[in-house]
Amino acid sequence: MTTEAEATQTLHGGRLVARRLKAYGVRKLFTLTGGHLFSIYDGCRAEGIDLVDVRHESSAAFAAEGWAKVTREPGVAALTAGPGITNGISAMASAMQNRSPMLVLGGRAPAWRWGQGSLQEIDHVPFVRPVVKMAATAGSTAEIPGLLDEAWDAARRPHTGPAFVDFPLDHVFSEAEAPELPDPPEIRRTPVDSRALDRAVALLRDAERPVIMAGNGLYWARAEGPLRELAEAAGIPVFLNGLARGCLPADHDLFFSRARGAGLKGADVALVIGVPMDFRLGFGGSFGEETELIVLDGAEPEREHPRPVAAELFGDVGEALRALAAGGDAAPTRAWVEHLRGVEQEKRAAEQEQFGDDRAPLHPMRLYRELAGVLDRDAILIGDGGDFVSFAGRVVDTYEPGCWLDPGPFGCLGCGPGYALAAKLAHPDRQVVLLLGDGAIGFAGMELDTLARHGVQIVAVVGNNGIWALEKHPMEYLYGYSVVAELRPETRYDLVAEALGCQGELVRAPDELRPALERAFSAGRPALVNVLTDPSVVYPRSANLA
Ligand SMILES: Cc1ncc(C[n+]2csc(CCOP(=O)(O)OP(=O)(O)O)c2C)c(N)n1
Ligand SMILES: [Mg+2]
Repeated sequence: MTTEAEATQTLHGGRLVARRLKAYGVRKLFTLTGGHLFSIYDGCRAEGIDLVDVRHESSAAFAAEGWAKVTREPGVAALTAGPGITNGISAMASAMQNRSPMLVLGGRAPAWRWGQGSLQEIDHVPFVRPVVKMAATAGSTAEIPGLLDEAWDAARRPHTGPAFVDFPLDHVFSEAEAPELPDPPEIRRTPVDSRALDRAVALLRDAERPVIMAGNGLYWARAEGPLRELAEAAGIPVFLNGLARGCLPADHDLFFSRARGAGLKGADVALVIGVPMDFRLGFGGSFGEETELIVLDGAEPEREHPRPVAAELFGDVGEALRALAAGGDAAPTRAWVEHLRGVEQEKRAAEQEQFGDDRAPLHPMRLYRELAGVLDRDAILIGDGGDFVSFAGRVVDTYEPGCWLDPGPFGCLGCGPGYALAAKLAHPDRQVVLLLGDGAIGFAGMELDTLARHGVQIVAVVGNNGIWALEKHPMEYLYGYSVVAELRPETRYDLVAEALGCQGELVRAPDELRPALERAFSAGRPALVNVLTDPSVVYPRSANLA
């Protein structure tokens, strides 16, 4: 709240920015320095917003996305004019596809000289616009607070996502009267259409083999409570992907992961919540041909569904789930749940052999068994890599929402260090583990310096197989040979980490891993465990690129 005296104050544009951020509850600004941003820094300093500086703007923007992913509030990054913003494009595109709410503030060459070739002068808006929900330039100092409110609203309104505002140097360094603005309003969720809801209730009530398949939209709607209510009320097996992982704990009776193929193909009715039918769901083909689909999401779909749906609900996801849960006596599903439990257990039993594999260099599955032994229930795991992360995605169990972060459908390598930085800053008391392929570490490995400088004690685990495995194996399968798929074997990323101020551990054999992980978690500084893994392990991949 601003007092009347403050309301008539004259403040510089950067301070006006920071004031609004403060009113939104923003605590951290991720950035990499540039003169175009100085007045915003000055404003943040005055308003008590922490500046977290990184080594590449890509990481600043991924940190903002990561902040959103672990807090469900928008993360904020400030990127300097020109190259600062082009460096942040991948993260904005990623946030757009993940529906991660975030605000990117851009520096910008001065308006009064526009077009005359100032340093780092380029119009960002046309090339940023396709990868954000809203992109705009402040037209004057006085316009700054109102424009930021619009951007904040765009980021938080379903479908949530990134918003971008840039500030011409002259406007952001000049002064204007600070307006008295209300605190940003709560986002109102619209009720779902009652006729569609009735249809969905009827479909679910009569279903003998129902399933729920939920993704990011469930998480962003904070609807894990109502999801559980519905699953338990009607005995519906639940499958989760993306950020929805953990929205029903992995040890819940109705949670399944390994039985996904059998569950989705065998279902007579599937409730698909907050997840587009993209490549991850075989463009709709992961469900049986006869499966009737109910689609539920926070807002209208961004693209047409690849197959017909029997009922489509959009609006307040949590409220819709509660209404479905109250829908009356459901058909018994016990036999169906037991069938899937059998499939799940069989597949889990088959994994045991790989978990026990004692080869050196290690099988990635062995690594994940050892890791599971040292993780708390609310540990946050971040995956940045190829096959190394695919293995983790398959076998790591998640128990709470916001505990599994992967790049999502945009699949951008290099997102991990930014995500990890933000996750640990948001949740300093929890374990944050960053899983990195040895290819992936090349993109943003210098952020080990950032982590050390800011004392952010995450544990990075590198799956070091000396190759870009996710590309090398498929290329060999298709062509009988591979090119541009080799990395240097046994690179000492642990020594790189040491040089940058972190603790480094090298693991060559399975029995060295557990003690190395324990040392890493108690290092008192960020740590990197460089695990040599077997390049001949081929991930059993069936998904297509397109
Ligand atoms: C920015 C970016 N560049 C390239 C790719 C393509 N790509 C996907 S996975 C992968 C290999 C990753 O290798 P590594 O991190 O070593 O993991 P591994 O597969 O070896 O376990 C590549 C190059 C991508 N997804 N993102
Ligand atoms: Mg590799």
